Amino acid sequence: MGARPKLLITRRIFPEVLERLDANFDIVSNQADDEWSAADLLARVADRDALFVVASDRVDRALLDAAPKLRVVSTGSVGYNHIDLAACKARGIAVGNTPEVLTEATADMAWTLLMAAARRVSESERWLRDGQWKRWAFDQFLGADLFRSTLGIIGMGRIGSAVARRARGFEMTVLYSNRSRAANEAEVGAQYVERDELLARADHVVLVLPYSQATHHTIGERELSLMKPTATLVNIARGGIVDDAALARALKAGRIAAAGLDVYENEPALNPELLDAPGVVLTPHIGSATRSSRVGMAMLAADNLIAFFEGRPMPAQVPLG
Ligand code: 8YV
Repeated sequence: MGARPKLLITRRIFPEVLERLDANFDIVSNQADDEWSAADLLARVADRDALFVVASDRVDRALLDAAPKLRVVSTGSVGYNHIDLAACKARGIAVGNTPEVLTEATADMAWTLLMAAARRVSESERWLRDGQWKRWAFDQFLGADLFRSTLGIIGMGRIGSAVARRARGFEMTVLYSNRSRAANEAEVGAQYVERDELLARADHVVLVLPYSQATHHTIGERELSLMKPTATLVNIARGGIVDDAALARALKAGRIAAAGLDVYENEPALNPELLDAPGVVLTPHIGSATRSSRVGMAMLAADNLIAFFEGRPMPAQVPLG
């Protein structure tokens, strides 16, 4: 048997996944989950044939230039906007990702944020914990109805479809907008409308579209001004799809009522204006964070690597155009 391919893993991964990879690769891994500087990463990738990253690792030209032997990048995420695909293509580097295994957990999280934000769960809990609950009042923490309301979903891929299917139980009218008409719109019970119409008609808007230059600030000042003042906005997609500063201003001015956010521009740094905006529920990019989903993601990222070096098709390969 020839030398085993050299693999760098940038984050702590589950023991069962590490064990599987260990049988196939010569591994340098960050099981201590230390903060690696950009320079640390460049130094560690220099002699590697394969790279296992997550969505917060930037795979750009500088990194690829520092890794002349690299043949494959496998990301433990469905999103791949952190990877320079054109640069990978130019160097003949294959890219793998992890669709499907996280669809249902992420759709559940969209609903978690939607319900928590619409019904002011975080805000009222903070108030209660602060010892401010002295008496009950009819008009305390009035939120927005979900049952028989109108849900607008922007992005009707796998996760958007899973969000739409869940709306049946709430007897909602589901509108969606997307780059193109979704073939499954009848099956998921969603009606296609132009984005501006969706923003104007929806009581709740959920963003589930991939980030790219074309989707940067899909929701900004203008779009927020089209929404109802009682509306809820949920972003479980990617930071940068929403203009966070514009959103904080809209919440503070009462131009929309609530927002549930799992992703941010420049995360893990947060726009401080979001922290004291009313009606926001904030979570730290945990959309796919259930054990089965995260183990599934790590295992699929590992399977992509193993298949690549065995000369088989990767179970989830990103098309490089
Ligand atoms: C990941 C995600 O947990 O899959 C994605 O694209 O955003 C999340 O599911 C996160 O990005 C870590 O890689």
